[in-house]
Amino acid sequence: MANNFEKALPDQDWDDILGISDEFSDEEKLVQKTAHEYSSKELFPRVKEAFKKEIFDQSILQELGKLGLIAPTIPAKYEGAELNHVCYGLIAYEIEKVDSGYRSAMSVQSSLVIHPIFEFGSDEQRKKYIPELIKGKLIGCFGLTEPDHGSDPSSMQTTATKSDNGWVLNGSKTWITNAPIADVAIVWAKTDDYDIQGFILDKNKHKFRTEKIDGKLSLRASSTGQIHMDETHVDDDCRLPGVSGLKGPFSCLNKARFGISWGTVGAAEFCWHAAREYALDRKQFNKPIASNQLIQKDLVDCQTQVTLAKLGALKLGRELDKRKINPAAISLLKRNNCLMALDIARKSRDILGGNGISEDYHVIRHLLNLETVNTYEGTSNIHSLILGRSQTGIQAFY
Ligand code: TGC
Ligand code: FAD
Repeated sequence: MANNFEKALPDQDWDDILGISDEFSDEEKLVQKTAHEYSSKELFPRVKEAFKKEIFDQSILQELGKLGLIAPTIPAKYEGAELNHVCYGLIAYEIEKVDSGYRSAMSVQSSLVIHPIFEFGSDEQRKKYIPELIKGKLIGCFGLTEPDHGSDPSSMQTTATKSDNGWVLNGSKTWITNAPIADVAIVWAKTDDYDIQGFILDKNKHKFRTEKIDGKLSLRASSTGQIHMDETHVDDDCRLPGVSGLKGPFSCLNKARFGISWGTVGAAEFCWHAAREYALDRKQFNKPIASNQLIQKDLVDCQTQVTLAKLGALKLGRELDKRKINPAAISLLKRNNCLMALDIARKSRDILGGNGISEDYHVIRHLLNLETVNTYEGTSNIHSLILGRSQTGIQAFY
């Protein structure tokens, strides 16, 4: 007698049960298809080696640039694709299905380097840097975190002292994505009157040192390092003139955190699909492990959480395209979707049993990467406090 599990066929829409893909315009679908094809054909085949050897292949940024996948919301005047936030989210989602480190490189370049130059830079700065950054011909990084000041950047020790024709910068930044390979660094520093200003450091013009951080056990396919400024002289035209105070770096973080809310859905979805496929193939006790109620419950938890997280990210993208929204809403999705993805990666790894820790199945790599994603751009605790303050009016940081 045939077992029920042999006869059954899954519903065709199991992986998009709410029909979220119907919500996308033709343009958004095309952008997603481009990002999906590039990620699966060009990124996926190199990620195992890159993660193992701790290498970031710099040509990836040029390849993304050629396809218009860097800073897609920037106007055509600066060589941008002039697309909406949902397109940016879909790009992050497709790239992070392969690896959070690759999404990191794209996010930093787009949201933390091109965005501040576009939003707060002079026209000369925009013309000089944005087109080359968008093509991936120049690589950028964003230095806010310091060795002694991570969650609390307002206490930063990097200083910018006024000189006759510009500024002198002193201090160090750490845990900076792309720093070892960057041509351009956006660094945030405190002036003598305790204001915070952003500066564009240019490898061709300014004296500063970067150092690679080796030995990460997470985000190994991303290049991370430190930036050291020791009496680094910069002219005033290297300062971002359009902003002062922490709202400068924080408004860049809004964009990048939005990208993470989508990217983590991609990583989680990869893990869930891998777990489902494995559970259908793997037999124990003479039947597929997918036929056990406990495994089905885990797969359904994955389906539910991924679906709801994706809907949340989509709603956030639509709102960002319509109006200026409360940044706490971005914290809600950054925090929730990171925790969701960590949970799903962990559940999926468990379903894969011993194979779950093998590089060949990719799930453990996602799980390790997501530990970083949950920490950078504001830890889960910090986003809880941002949301707590938004809900109660009471700040609980200090
Ligand atoms: P607070 O008093 O809250 O605010 C200071 C000023 O900033 C404004 N502001 C914002 N503006 C725009 N968007 C936001 N999200 C904003 N949040 C705050 C605020 O209105 C105020 O403006 P003004 O004009 O009144 O001066 O500042 P606080 O010092 O109390 O901040 C507290 C806290 C904890 C929320 C903040 O420090 C924080 O978010 N900490 C987390 C640090 C963080 O996220 N670091 C990320 C480093 S970059 C990174 O990780 C990149 S990883 C890249 C990758 O590889 O993908
Ligand atoms: P800490 O601030 O020391 O926090 C340690 C722990 O204490 C956390 O759990 C935190 O939630 C908790 N904590 C702190 N304060 C409170 C509080 N008031 N209440 C409750 N809990 C609290 N930074 C950049 O500027 N640019 C980059 O490109 C960049 N890339 C990164 C890449 C990687 C791979 C990593 C790991 C980090 C990167 N970062 C970058 C730094 C990242 O943003 C910081 O690590 C993060 O903001 C946390 O700071 P911290 O590591 O100093 O931790």
